[in-house]
Amino acid sequence: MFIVPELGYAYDALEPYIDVQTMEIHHSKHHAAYVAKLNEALQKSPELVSKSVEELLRDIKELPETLRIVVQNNAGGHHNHSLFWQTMRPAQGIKSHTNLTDAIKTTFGSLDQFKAKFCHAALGRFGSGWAWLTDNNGKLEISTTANQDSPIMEGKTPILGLDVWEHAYYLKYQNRRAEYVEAWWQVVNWDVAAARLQT
Ligand code: MN3
Repeated sequence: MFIVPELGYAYDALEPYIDVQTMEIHHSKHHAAYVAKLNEALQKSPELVSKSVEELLRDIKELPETLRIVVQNNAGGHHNHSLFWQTMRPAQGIKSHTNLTDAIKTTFGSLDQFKAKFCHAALGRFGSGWAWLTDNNGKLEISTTANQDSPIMEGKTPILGLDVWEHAYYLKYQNRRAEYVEAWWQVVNWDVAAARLQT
């Protein structure tokens, strides 16, 4: 049985960039619902319960048709949100220097150019989905996915992911997705993201 992981910080810890009410609903209701639906779906398929969420996503195309969409949506929702919580932290006002920021500068020219390109991708994702920085066989890439689809389904390792579903920002930012994306940089946990690049 999968469980909703602890945040590791309080619901109000990302204020004022991400508000306490959004954090509480997002974690305790939205994420919890993905986990509950994933567990429910897997109960009918005992051969799958020993698999990790990463394995479920990596091998998604091998699942029977009747299970595939529900697992894709809810395993994706579980993995995407777990990563999202881990790669945020209370704003520190410090620009971290890590192996990841070095790799970003090599690939995208500068951290600012990377942020601009990532923001452009996040704003260009129509409807609900995610914007990603991924490691695609050693190459850093910016991409987006629809709904709760995971880059793992495409063989990529997600390094940073930004939830651009309206439930992630609407209470505070309403239709102003660009302001939300801009604010999010303040709470990115670069150290955790950098550790993901090494693995
Ligand atoms: Mn969400």
